[in-house]
Amino acid sequence: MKHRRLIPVVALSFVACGGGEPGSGGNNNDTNTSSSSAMQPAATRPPPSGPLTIPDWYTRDDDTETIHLVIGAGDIPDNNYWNFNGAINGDIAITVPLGYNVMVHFDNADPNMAHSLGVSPQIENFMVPPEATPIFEGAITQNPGSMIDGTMPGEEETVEFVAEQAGNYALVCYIPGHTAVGMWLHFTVSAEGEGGVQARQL
Ligand SMILES: [Cu+2]
Repeated sequence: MKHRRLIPVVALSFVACGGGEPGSGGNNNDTNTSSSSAMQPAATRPPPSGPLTIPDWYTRDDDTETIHLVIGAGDIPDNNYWNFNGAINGDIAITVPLGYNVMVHFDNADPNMAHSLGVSPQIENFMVPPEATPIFEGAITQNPGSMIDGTMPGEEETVEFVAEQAGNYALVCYIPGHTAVGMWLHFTVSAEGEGGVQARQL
């Protein structure tokens, strides 16, 4: 489901600055990238290493075997707002236990641009817009490739799916051009029941 929200969910200190004029949304080569990782080539970057942590946007309920993820597009202006929880280019790896229900509470705080979210099979070339076919039934937002009817600025949407096959996948935005400039994260389903987040930067 999708609806407009009135109050931003995430209040990072960066948001209050609101300084820079974002680049033209119509030109994917014109984005104002402030992170050096945006300059990485298209090939998949390996996931960050290190111990799994539980940030405040990751909640695990073993009684109901449910993972809740709160993921925002454009919570901070980095990469022209085209980021997930402030991260791009696989700088975050999200791990969920095999067989768990996953509820992703997605909101778009980018003032300018539609975004979307879904879990796709592992992708080799992020320069090519990924097919809007999720690896798990239901693991994608509505109209994911549409700049006029995707998850629009100020909207939020919840997707729910079962992580029914272990493996390494990608959490991506399906708006054309967005994965090419880094709008993707790693997403892993763990057969060992592990859950949490690894991050190169947060
Ligand atoms: Cu996007």
